[in-house]
Amino acid sequence: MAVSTLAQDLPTSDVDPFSHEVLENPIAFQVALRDVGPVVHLTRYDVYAMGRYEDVHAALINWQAFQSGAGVGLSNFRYEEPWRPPSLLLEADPPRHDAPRAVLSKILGPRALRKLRTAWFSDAEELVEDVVRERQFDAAERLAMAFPLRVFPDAVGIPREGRENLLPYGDHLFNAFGPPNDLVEKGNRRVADLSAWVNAQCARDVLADHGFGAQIWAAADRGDITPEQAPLVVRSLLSAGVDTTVHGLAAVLYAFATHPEQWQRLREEPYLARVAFDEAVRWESPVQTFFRTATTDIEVGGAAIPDGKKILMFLGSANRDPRKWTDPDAFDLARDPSGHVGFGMGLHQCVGQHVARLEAEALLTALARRVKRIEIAGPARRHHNNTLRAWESLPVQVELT
Ligand code: OVV
Repeated sequence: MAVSTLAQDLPTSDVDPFSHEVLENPIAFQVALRDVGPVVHLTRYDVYAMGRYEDVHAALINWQAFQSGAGVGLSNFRYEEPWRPPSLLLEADPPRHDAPRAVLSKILGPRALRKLRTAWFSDAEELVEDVVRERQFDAAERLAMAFPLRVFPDAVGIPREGRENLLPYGDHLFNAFGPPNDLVEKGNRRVADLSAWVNAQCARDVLADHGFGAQIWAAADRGDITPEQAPLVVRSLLSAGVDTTVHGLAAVLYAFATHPEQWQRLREEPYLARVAFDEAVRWESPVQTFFRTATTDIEVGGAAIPDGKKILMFLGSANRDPRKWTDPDAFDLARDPSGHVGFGMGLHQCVGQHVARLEAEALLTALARRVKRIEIAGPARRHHNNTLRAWESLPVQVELT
């Protein structure tokens, strides 16, 4: 790829996208990022930022130039020791990435998940019935957190003991993709204990028969992956499978609580539950950012990105780019949200997305059946994380059918 522009011609910014101010509300920062150009040099971290859909999409599908193997956080594994052994999926490139990916995508694929559908739909109905009876409750805690914790660890096949570690582990992991700021500092105090617990759950003899975890070990028996790889693939499930779905569900619940006409539409056409979830993933983008690393000198829109530099892709910004989306800030079930990059794009695109959609469909279907109106009933509070757009608290009030 030719380099046609000197790096000093690049727009620069000294804004810290991981500051509490931006994490609280990143929208204004994203507008500025997109408007200033396809690539902006963030001087504070010496990284190259992209916020437009076209450029983020192009980077995501170009794994040859934008590698994941040097880490998808700020830390560059070319020069720095990773804080945990790198993920065989997230933090790997072809060809090493491909066998673990193929194994997991079969285990988490739509066909395999059909077996879970009935049980998860009745779990959702039970949970919804218990919670909505109270009329006023915290939807972040009682639904968005409670439902994935009720179904997912059982599906993986981990024991009950210690499950309270799952969310704090994920929260720290997603913070650790960002700079070593106060959020990471706070997590560092518990990281040794949390990691030890998570790693212990990946052992074959700890995992229940027939769960996702056991199926990963069965793939090692068949020789599809090595026995050394199996525990790390299980770790990916426990790393990426809980916080992401929790915040995705919180996003769709917040969207409906603030868009009563859309809730009305879902109640009339409950088959829209899946579209609604994807629209919420586009609109809120629970995973806001990931990095890549330049494997060579790269030219993007006339800007030069030198070999070895980190590129910060703003998925949330791409998902609200008016160059791509009509009325991007509207949460609208009439829209076709497909093509959003909230699950990524290309060969790393979320391997658990069918699991997430099934959880969302189960929960939204149960709610749509039982709840006529849902509205915000107190101050909604954000949870700050270097990667995740999240809710700490979503007080709501419901009117039942
Ligand atoms: C997508 C994602 C997020 C966090 C962790 C992992 C994957 C993993 O593979 O460990």
